[in-house]
Amino acid sequence: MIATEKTIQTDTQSTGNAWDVVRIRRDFPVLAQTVNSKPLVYLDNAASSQVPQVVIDRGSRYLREEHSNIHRGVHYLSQRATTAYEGAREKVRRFINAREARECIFVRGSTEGINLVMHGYGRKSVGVGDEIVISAMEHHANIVPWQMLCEEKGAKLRVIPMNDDGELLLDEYEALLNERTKIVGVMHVSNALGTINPIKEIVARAHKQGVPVLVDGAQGAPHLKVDVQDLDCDFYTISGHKMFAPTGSGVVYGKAELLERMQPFMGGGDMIRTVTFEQTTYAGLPNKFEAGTPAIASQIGLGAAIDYLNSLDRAAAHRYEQELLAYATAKLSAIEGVRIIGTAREKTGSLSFVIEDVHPHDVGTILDQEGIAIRAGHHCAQPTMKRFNVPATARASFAFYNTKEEVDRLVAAVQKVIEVFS
Ligand code: 7TS
Repeated sequence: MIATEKTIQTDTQSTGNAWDVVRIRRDFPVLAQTVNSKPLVYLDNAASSQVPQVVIDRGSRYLREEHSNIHRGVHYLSQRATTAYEGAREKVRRFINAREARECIFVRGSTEGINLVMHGYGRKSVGVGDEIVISAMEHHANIVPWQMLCEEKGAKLRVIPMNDDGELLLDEYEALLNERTKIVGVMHVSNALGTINPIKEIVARAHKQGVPVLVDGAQGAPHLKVDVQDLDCDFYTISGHKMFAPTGSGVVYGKAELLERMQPFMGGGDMIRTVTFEQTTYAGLPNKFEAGTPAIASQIGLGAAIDYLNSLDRAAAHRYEQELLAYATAKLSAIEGVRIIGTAREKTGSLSFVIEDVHPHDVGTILDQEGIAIRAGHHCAQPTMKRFNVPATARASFAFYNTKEEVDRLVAAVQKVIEVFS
């Protein structure tokens, strides 16, 4: 739930543990720059978050001292690179509380993770007349692969509707599940609306019918504690670049018994046991799903980003982010002509809004002139835009290094936009 300003004060007082944002900001060198002669205000964290110096240093160290290909060399550098890469996998395992590291497959991000599940699980399990259930607020990454599968197999896509606040309708969801349902795909947190979905409940209802659930965790992992065993989801995807790590890093978690039954996503080196021209046998997990040379430096960077997150008080970080979101929501919704899109009771990260008679792209351009980075557009969620009857929104998305002063600058700039267009 979004905290009110009153609950924020209580939170801070009750923990006695205020978030030291000034100190945290020093960890992120990119933040200390000016854009258009103004201090940068970076509010596009849902697209990509920034990278702390410790992650930059870890990537540099790999390139300076360890750069080599993994899993194949008997030589010193290859062994060091392999140790660092597999070390990052173990960090991921602990971070999401997977049972085993081999359940954590390294991919480029959530898009690749979902496509891996679509090819590996979907193409094997879905047939004519089967159904795939996704939600009305999904990112295109969790719509298009399933549509492609439906087209190939003659299957049907069913969609969980949402209310005007941007909350999924769980009874309608349950009514969609039946013996033809082969998989449910739902996002943990909406990038366009900020809604936190009740994943545990969604998983429990699917499992009652024996249906596995894929959770698109692109916006979940950066803001929420993720425990895949507690959620009991069957698949969970992570995009490293939204979680303070470099682009090219990411994970798809899958339960071992499912991953073992799945077919590989890509064929090539490193994913085989034996190859002859007649037949190939595949390697075990996780290698079966990691054909070719992976993004070694980026995945090691993801491990370093997890170390960094573990060094913070994550509960305090979360409380702080919720304060910022509540503060920004209150300030923006008080401006005449501004409408918030996405007013779910449980939200985190993203704050989408529209200004009467102003196109969001104009909002984005004017804010950029003020040194403020937001995202304007459909956020790769065109069906969500349609549901709310808007072509696009402006979206501010927060990380724990943003400040109330930055929100004030956002609000002042929005007021300026309204003046320009009035
Ligand atoms: N799923 C969700 C919920 C997302 O927010 C995104 C990216 C993806 C999947 C795709 O992740 P990728 O790492 O594979 O690209 N969302 C956004 C966004 O909101 N603005 O830019 C990218």
